[in-house]
Amino acid sequence: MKELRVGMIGYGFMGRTHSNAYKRLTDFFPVQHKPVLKAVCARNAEKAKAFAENWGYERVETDWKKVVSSPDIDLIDIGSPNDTHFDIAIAAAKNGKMVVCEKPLAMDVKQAEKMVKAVESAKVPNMVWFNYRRVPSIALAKQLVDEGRVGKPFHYRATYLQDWTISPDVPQGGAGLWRLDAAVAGSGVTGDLLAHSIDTAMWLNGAITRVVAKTKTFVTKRKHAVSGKMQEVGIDDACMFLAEFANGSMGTFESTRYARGRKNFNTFELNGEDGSVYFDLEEPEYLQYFEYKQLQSGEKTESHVTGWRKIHTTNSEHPYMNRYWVPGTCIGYEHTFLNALADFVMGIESGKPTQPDFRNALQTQKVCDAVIKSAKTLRWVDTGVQL
Ligand code: SOE
Repeated sequence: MKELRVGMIGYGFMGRTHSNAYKRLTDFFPVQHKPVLKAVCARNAEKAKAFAENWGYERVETDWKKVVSSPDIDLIDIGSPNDTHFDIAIAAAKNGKMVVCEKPLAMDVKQAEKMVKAVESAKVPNMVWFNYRRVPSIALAKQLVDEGRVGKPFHYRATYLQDWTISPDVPQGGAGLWRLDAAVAGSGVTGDLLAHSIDTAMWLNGAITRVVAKTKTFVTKRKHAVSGKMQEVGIDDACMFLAEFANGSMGTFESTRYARGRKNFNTFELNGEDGSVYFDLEEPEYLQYFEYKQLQSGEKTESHVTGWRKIHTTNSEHPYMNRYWVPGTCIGYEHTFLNALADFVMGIESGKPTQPDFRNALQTQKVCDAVIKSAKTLRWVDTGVQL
């Protein structure tokens, strides 16, 4: 076993999901690298210390520059707020560290392009944690598309809905709430939620070439948790956009944090000439599939038994599932990060880098930027995506 010495930047929700993945990797996957939790870094030393004690990190740092230049660290994991990704990734790559970064990759395309350049010129393995690709049912959808079961695509439909910011009393800024502060997050639901939907969409259905969008900010002033002052809200609370794909299909994307009752409602449907697939994260262990069969001559229609199949994605033949339990038993949200990490490590070991890497995530960033631009001009915007 070789050591994979991890320096984790950030201790929030994503710091926990990633740390869990490092700890469980070799329990479930036959890899040759064993993660060692060397250091966790955060501005708040006390909270970082509590995090380190809980998850088993060897030491605590409060300056990320120290971590990215430490000789005893191989991999930098960026789980801190979006406005920190750029500086940390560039410095880590310059120091020859592997870099794995939370989504969205950057605040905008300009930053993301420089980050791609940095990891590619340093030739360091890199990945962006678009974890939903690693939900077995979504990976199965990809397999069905690749097997030609959906056929010529016509429609892609994605929704990503939450409801946690409806109250005007929710402040913006600070730990946990930086997602509401445009200066830190870059954008609202577009970068935070639709980035996931766009990544999945382009993985399944290819490049999005142009978009037209409408965004809405329902609560226009919120107290800032750090300054204590009422401030303008700069994020998009909701965003809807239409998309054209390079393969000729069309898409609709909808996201909001104002859908009362929807906590993390992430769905998509792809309709093609030969079939359709549908996924809903509230029932993550299922992929729904409709197969259209053309009748051969002499064959009778069986329309009384046609319908959607609800595939319980828990057999060992299903993506990732041979690493876990027995058929019929499902895995959870945390395993999507574990699967992503396993793919990353296996990519290092096989020399076939896993996706999405920084270059791939840059394409999602291009769509996000085009969406925000279109929402300002209310015109179609070309994305410039290159897959
Ligand atoms: C936002 O509430 C959030 O935590 C996103 O930032 C994550 O990427 C998503 O997986 C769950 O929702």
